[in-house]
Amino acid sequence: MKRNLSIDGSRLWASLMDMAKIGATAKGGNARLAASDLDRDGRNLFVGWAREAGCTVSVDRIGNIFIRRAGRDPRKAPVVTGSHLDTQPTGGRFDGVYGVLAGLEVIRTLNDHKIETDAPIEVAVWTNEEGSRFSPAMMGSGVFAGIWPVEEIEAKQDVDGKKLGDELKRIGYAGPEKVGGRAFAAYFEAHIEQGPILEAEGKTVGVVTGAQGQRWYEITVTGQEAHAGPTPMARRKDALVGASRMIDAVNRIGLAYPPNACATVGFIQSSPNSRNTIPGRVFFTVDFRHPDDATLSKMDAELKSACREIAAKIGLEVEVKDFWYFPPTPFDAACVEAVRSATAKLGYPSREIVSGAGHDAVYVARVAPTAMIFVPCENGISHNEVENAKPEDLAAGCNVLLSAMLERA
Ligand code: HGY
Ligand code: MN
Ligand code: MN
Repeated sequence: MKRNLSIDGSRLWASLMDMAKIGATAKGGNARLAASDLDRDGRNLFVGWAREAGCTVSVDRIGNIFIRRAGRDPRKAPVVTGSHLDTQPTGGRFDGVYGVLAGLEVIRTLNDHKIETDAPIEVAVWTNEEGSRFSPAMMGSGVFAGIWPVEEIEAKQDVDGKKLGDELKRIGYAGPEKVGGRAFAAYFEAHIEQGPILEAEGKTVGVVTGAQGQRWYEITVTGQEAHAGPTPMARRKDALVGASRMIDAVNRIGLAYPPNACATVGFIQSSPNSRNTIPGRVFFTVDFRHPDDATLSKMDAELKSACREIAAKIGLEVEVKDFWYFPPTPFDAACVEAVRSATAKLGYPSREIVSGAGHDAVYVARVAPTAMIFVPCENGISHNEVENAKPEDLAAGCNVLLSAMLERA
């Protein structure tokens, strides 16, 4: 990399703050749910900036955006970076967005210094990484990597019955390109850590060696609606009591495999949700994570037996549906080394780290050599409107991204 070539940290911060105005929430976060009007507005802002930077823009059928800066040899597979612009309902200003705009900043820096690369450089914006409005997560990168057929993902519905495919058409991002089949020479994704480790250890950069595995479930508990007054306690089939004991079991399983196991119930619906009717049906989700696949399987078995026992004791029906699974994913050794050596060359304090969160890089790693770069976030908080990061850390991660990409381009 040319001597002391560095990105423009204040320009990167300004772009992040401009993007954060779209879907800004009262508490200073962002809400740009996948394929919503606000997601469209964020995408349009990014595409405008890409065109200003002289890039060509292509969009595939599931809405993944690829902006491309030409290299000397158009036949070479591009070196790619990127992430996502969709957010959680009470999301922050950096989750995903940082990786997309760090990629744009790399292109802007190369333009400023009139640097020509052999291979093209691309920045990808993956559709619906969050998996909140439409589940599961990482849909755009998942179809790209051949995990799901595009038709299956287009048919996914939100709580109002709206289909992802229809919503992408409505916002103008059901593109003409087929999904997948684009060769990447390498893929690097910059992201905030979304956990407390880097900040606690005073590290500026996380050299991400891989991501932990995940298992998601949909659990339906069925009892019997009855009157809250005349129904004796011993005769009740209270679905919400059963669900609450199962949720406690989820938490106990997570605590049983320290320090890495994670267990979360994030979504719950009880019906009929009336103060004086005993709940007859409860639906809730479970999110299990662990870096070791065998442990994830143990957690799976314990969840299913706990639900069966709890339901039997109260006389309830329970359905535990396997909703989504991906195994622990190691990243490409050469790409991880490119991140490690770029970080060392730039002199940033760093440590190796396994990603607790899922990222599009996890699926891209199925079809291209992939690695990630983490930077700290304040108090390790993310998926929260207060999510924050330091401009100097974001700039450092972007410099590592620039250096690692140039080494491959
Ligand atoms: O759930 C995840 O790990 C990611 O933030 N979608
Ligand atoms: Mn993310
Ligand atoms: Mn996220």
